[in-house]
Parts: sequence; C-alpha cells; structure tokens
Amino acid sequence: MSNGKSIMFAFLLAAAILSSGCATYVRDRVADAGDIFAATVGTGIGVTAKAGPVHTGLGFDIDLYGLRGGELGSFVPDRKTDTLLPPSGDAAAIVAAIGTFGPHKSRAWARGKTFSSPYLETGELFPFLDLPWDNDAECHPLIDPQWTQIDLSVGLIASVRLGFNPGELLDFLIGLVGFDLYGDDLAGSKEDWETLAKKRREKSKAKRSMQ
Ligand SMILES: [Ca+2]
Repeated sequence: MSNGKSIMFAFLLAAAILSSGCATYVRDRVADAGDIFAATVGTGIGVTAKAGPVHTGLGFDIDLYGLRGGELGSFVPDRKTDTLLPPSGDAAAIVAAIGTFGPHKSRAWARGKTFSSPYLETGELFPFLDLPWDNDAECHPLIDPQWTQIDLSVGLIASVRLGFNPGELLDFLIGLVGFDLYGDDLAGSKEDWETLAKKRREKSKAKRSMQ
C-alpha cells in the first residue's frame, strides 16, 4: 500500500470511529437535555405541586401526552400490558399525596426515571411527603432524579403539568465533558432495556460501594 493510500485509509478509519462515537455522545446529550424539563397535557382537576419528595395540593391529574422523565409522546395506558394504574399521574389531598411515573421495561425505566409512591406498593402514606419508590431503589444514585424534581400541575377537566429538574440540568452540563451523574447515558446503546437496566443497576451498586 502506498503512503497516500495508507494515509487515506487511516483518515477514513478515524472518521468512522469518530462519527460512531459522536453519534452516541450526541444521542446521550439529547436524552440528558430531555430530562431537564417536563411539559404534559392530560386530564384532571385541581392543583398539585411537588418539590423533590415534598408533595401537596388538592386534586389529581393523569398525563396523556407531552414530555416527562425524558420521554416525549403518549402516556396513554396500554391495555395490552394489564396496567391497573395510570403510568403517569399525581393525586394530592393537602397532607397526603401520591404519584407515579412510567411503565417498567421501558426506556425511562432502564434510565432510572420511573417511580411510584410507597403508598401504591406498601399502603404507607407520609404527611406532605411522596418518597420515590422503586423495586430497584437501592441501586439508584444516592440522589435519585426524583429528589430534585419540581412539578406543578393545574387541571379543570383538561390538565397541564410543567416541571423542572435542576439535578438533571447538572447531569446535562457535566455530561458535556463526559461525566454521567445519574448513570442514564444509555441512549446510544443498542441492547434491550432489560440488559441496559441491569447494567445501570450494577454501575450504581459499584458507585455506592465506593462511597
Ligand atoms: Ca447523564
């Protein structure tokens, strides 16, 4: 192979490696950006507000469409999955509040964004607190994304939710230089969600054992 051909080959190889790495990087940064804000429309009545685990209001809502937990699209329950509870919604009666987000074995689940109130799993209610609960909670980051989520929902038959998560903003910003605060950089991966969720849990466990 001549020098010219060798240089061209090396250039093409570097370009191919770089472009595949870049595509993964870009997909993960786009996914991180999508976690920062929530904006959904749905159905409900009254007002609910949440700042991390502090959750109150008077009313309920069910998300139908929009952006929440990095997912953009429909939150309409899938009849085929036998879901008894809506996959995304809040209910609050001043001191008692519950919330739930996202079906298991979804992209949001693999990225550690799904949660339920303990009430939905154990029947326990805590005054003004809606603690994020998940089967995999012990494997979540020490600061779960839900600890930094701020949401406001207003409904009068139709409902609107707006949310902001400063923790996810930090995850996005430091993600630009290659650090994954919430262990959710899976958007560039090609494996199925269960495999990815397992990997995230193992990564979180390893991080915890080092702390
Ligand atoms: Ca991230």
